[in-house]
Amino acid sequence: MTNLLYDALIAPHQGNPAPFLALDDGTTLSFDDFTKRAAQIAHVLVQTGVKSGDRVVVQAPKSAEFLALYAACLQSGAVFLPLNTAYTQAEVRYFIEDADPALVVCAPNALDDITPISAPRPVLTLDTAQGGTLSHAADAAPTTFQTVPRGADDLAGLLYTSGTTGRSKGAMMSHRNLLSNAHSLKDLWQITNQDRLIHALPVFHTHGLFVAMNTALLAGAQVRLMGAFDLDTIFDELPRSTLMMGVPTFYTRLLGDPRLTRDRAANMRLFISGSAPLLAETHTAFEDRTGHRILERYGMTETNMITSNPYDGPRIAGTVGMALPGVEVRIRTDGQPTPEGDIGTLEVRGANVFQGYWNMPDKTAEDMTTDGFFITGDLATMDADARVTIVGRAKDLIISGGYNIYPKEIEDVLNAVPGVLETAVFGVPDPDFGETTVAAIVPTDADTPPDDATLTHAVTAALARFKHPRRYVVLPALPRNSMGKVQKTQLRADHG
Ligand code: MLC
Ligand code: AMP
Repeated sequence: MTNLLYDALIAPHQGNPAPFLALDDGTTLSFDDFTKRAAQIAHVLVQTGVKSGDRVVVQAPKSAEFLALYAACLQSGAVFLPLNTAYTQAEVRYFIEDADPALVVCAPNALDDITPISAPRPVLTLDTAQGGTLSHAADAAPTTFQTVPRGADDLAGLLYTSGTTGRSKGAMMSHRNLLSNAHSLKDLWQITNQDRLIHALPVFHTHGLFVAMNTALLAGAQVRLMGAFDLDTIFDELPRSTLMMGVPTFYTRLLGDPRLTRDRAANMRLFISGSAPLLAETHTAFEDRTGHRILERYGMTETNMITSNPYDGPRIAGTVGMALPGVEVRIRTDGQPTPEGDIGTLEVRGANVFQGYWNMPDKTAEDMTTDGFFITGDLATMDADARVTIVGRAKDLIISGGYNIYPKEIEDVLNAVPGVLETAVFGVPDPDFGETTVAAIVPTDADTPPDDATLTHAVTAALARFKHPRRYVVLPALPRNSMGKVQKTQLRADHG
């Protein structure tokens, strides 16, 4: 029996001396080095008691070791569960309780926070410079490992996405889900071993992990792995790179810098944007400055990538292109087909669509149609050429700099603050992050509303910094419609 993802992404690189990961410290890891390191880490996983199908929770900085741990999970049959490094102890506790991992991996400086919430599970550490206990144990392990068989429907990743109910849901991604998407994207975007990818995205989300790394591994492309998004480094790297994947904030920040010129981007083959809407004006301004038409694609954690603008055909600003090969997309309203060009909810079916939410069969059933389409909650139109435009969201969701923020999660925290009667959290336009978060607060007593410091203290204890409201507005009451539903559109109009 085979191991679908390992055999396609990692095994072919055994013995390949070509450079794979170019790191911030100027060193480079070859493909062969990477496969050996993955094998060493796979030994550590097994020694620690991780068995095929077990989850491995990882909240650690972006590094070559982090990616080798991903590859090691694939090779040893474990399920990789990466977490945003910004999550607080309270947030991580939920994921550990829900996913019940066999091992937790964290940064050395988080060990005191993570150990009590992981017990009795083992905890190993990983830092950016091979200094953690996981790396030390790996150094002593053999550089080959007997790959554990995994079938197409076996899980390779468990990625949590927040829900409109405020509870995060683990999206179960199978080997087939991930590999089918990697093949489609590599072919469509013509990624080859001649490419060099500027990788400035986090590696704990679908975009930076699966879209970027799985395609690069499949194609044998070199990756300039940046620890974080940094404009100076990107401008240094542009002349010797060919490919970049980013969220719209990357492109608005590049445009805000005079170093972005046609000359500097001359060696680049392709700029790709996704995870949030790219404004048509950003697309146009980028083309004016560099001669490159950004290729916008659209996807979700639960589905991988769904649509993409074409590589050779027209890349139309403001649209997300057509369904990927093998992926079916339809637009429906109340379960019926939406007339062409009208707005409805986008539904998707294909090998890319996940296996369901971890331990939440009811929630999975709610989001799937009887004929097997996943209901994305995104509002879209489709034209006669099957080209899709995302026009909004049926779900109450803010996307800030490519990070999803679910208002309900923040409202739950704020509602528990003494002196708060009720709250409504909503997104307003922001030139850098696309959207930013504002909280409307209705105090119990209009004369003594809770101050911003009290509210900030409450969210700081519970939630990652990127979810914190950037502004609080105190209101006598929330605007509601005749059904009693809070009118967030009204709040956005009044306080945007
Ligand atoms: C950072 N901060 C944010 C933020 N990112 N606040 C709101 N929204 C964000 N996205 C805050 C920090 O907490 C900090 O707060 C301050 O901003 C500066 O932090 P930083 O680390 O220096 O920020 P920076 O490096 O500038 O990060 C911005 C960014 C980053 C755009 C580079 O957010 C990013 O990498 N975003 C990409 C997210 C992503 O990969 N999404 C894909 C999801 S997958 P303070 O006040 O303490 O200073 C998906 C599916 C699909 O959506 O289709 O791809
Ligand atoms: P996530 O749950 O983090 O995977 O985020 C998925 C959501 O990001 C989708 O449901 C969309 O709302 C949004 N999204 C991703 N790509 C795009 C895009 N190109 N344009 C608009 N929205 C996007």
